[in-house]
Amino acid sequence: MSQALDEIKIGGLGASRKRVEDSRFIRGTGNYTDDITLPGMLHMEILRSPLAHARIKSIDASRAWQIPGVHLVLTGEMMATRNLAWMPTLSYDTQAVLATDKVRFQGQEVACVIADDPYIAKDACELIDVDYEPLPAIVSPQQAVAEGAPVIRDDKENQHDNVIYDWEVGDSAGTDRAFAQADKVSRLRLHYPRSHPSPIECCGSIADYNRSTSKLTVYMTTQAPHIIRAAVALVAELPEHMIRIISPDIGGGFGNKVPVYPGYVCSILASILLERPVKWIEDKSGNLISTGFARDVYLDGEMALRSDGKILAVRMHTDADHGAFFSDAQPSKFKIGLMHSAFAAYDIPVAHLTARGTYSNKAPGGVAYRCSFRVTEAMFFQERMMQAAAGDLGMDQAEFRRMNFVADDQFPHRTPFGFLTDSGQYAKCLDVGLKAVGYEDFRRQQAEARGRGRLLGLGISTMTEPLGAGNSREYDILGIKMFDSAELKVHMTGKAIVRTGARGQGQGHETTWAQIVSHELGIPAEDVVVEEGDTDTAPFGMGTYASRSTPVAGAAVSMVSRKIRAKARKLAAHLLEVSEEDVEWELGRFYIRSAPDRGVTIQECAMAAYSNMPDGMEPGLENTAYYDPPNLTWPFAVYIVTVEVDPETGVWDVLNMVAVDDCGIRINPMIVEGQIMGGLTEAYAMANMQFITFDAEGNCVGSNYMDYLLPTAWETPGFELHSEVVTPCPHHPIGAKGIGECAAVGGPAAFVNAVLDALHGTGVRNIDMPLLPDRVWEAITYHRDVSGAPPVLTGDD
Ligand code: MCN
Ligand code: CUM
Repeated sequence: MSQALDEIKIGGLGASRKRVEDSRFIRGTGNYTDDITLPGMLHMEILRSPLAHARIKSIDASRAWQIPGVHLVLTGEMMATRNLAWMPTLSYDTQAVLATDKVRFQGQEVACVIADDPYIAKDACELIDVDYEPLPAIVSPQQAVAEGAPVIRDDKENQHDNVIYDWEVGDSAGTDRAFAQADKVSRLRLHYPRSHPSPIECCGSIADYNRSTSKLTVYMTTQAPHIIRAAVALVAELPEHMIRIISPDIGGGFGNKVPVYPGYVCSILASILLERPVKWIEDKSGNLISTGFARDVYLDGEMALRSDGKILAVRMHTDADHGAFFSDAQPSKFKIGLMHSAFAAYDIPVAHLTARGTYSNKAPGGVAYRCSFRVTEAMFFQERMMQAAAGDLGMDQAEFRRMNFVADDQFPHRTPFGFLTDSGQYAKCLDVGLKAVGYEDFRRQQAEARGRGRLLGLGISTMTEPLGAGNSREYDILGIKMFDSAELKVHMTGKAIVRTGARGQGQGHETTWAQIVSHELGIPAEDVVVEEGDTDTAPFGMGTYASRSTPVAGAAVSMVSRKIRAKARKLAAHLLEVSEEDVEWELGRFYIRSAPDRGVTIQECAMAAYSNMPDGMEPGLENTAYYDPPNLTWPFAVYIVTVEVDPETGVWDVLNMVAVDDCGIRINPMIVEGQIMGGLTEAYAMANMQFITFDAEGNCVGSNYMDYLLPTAWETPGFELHSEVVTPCPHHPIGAKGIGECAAVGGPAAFVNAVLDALHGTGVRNIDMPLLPDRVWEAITYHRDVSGAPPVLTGDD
């Protein structure tokens, strides 16, 4: 206990240390890509396609070239001469950098102008004449596979239709057998609408090629700088040691800054051609219309049930709309990400999932917005299905979940799709949530209110998320194995710097990695500086997404600290003139076992590493650790929402929301709570207001914040967070599991389930997100399901 208290004092594990990065952010002294100005820097703007699908007959840029201040106009044709008109995606597909043959989505990059300032560049873009021959647009997976559908990717030799893959996982025959024995089969079909991470900062880059040193430095908004370095080396055929990617402060990523975008590539080529720094900063509609979409899937499935409520099997099918290029950033083996993490928390003997991915005339999508590769869709379907099945059985929602949960003593547990979960206390989390929301009491109030015509509802959602890819046996991106790294240098005065291969975008890494060092070495957290994002200084790593930083890079910070401690122990033995075996460790200090008063601090050991090391010992106190996790980490959460729905207008208000998150040991409880609140806010936005849709011509509705709504503090309900359930991760060095995405993953179903619970008895089984008032009203008034994306109203409506 006293060690724990000492540790809180120095800002170690469990301390709610204030975020050190915030002191610069809230003073306005952060250093974002757009804050950087280099001598002689030029500016790039992108001309985007107004049409969703059209053949390019000609591009005439002569008028743009004539504008004073224009230095370069890049077109697909010019890119092609350097073999850069197309680039490989992270999913073994190709993506147009600048269009040559056709445009395939509205907003696609067609040309770039590089000029003295961004305004000249923008004006010049408007003088580029592109002659388009419009083609019919495809905006859904159903249209993509319809007879006679135009082939979107006619650039690909063996592509004769719009299907990207047909993929399956699980046990098809076993699932059929289980369904044959079911007392009841429950079915559900739903749509998870296309959404966008929409970080405050858009994407951008400054490429700076120096002819005299042959060095290319790129400042850019990327969550994974080392992956970008490798991509640039391979795609542009530049020597890797001459490429330096620096990811400065990032104004939110949420997955938007994982992929490689054409703007990055064009700014790099422009800088090489012009031998001057070239800056590209995307504007808001460019960001919303062309980068990093998420979701856009239809999910279909059925559950085989025994009459007592036991789940016997699950069958799932998903139709995923990937847009014009299959550019998902996800582990290579899995075509539909980790969608098959569905139902991992439930003890279900057998399951089968089929997935079909199709092209459409929409921006390339499938980045997993705040989601470990499609887990959001998986958990949404899972928890909507659980609610539907409980309803079909006439069972209590909570009881149905509880009886099917994997029990605490069943770990390690093989999920129906083959993952191995290793720890959790699912029923306990549910109990804490039910108690907090006052379950029995609410059910009574609900019945009573109903008698007076008021509609109250309660929705439950649970989630368990596979976080922390690798291990490297199973997880790779384009063949690069997934692991991560940390480097720790302890200076002679006992101050230290830690660098990792991750790259925070607001998650607080500068605060929490120091806390891990503090926990392992007893060095006060304020004496440890954290640096990430510069490929010339940080050790190789796969970056930050899929909440993998704590599970992998954070573990590496622990492991490298332990290597440092092992060396410090030798130094301590030398200083204390005893053998190493006689030396004991307590937080921040080695002492002699038989004489505990005689000891040396970690700081004294650090000084000795530079001034008084034993004969033959290599000087210095520095090391690096690469960490390949044995398994994913499996956090668990229960989210419970209560709502009141106004039957006259369809407007619904959140009365209460309770979140019980078990992410194992919390490094910084305050940061964890911040992550949960942020995720719940995004979940609320998905359920309540957000969607991007397309009209029949493929025009994107949602390319500005009038159409794509972000919740403000005004709309966002309050959240009651619970942290009393802690199941340490059995294989992580400090027992931590990831948390960054959990609430965004598990949250949406809780809201939707709550609204549908309020409509119980009307026969309404599903309303697809977002639950806009008119859709809820339609369901109440006509007693019918409301499916698909909201229709696009045109001028004629
Ligand atoms: N943490 C902790 N104890 C734990 C787990 C985590 O104290 N048991 C702390 C970590 O040390 C870290 C933070 O919580 O400071 C999040 O950790 P982790 O769960 O490891 O997630 P990552 O750092 O890998 O962050 C990625 C995750 C993802 S994938 C998205 S998307 C998302 C998210 O983080 N994007 C964000 N949260 C975000 N928060 C902000 N402010 N901005 C974004 O862009
Ligand atoms: Cu999945 S969005 Mo986050 O993984 O960067």
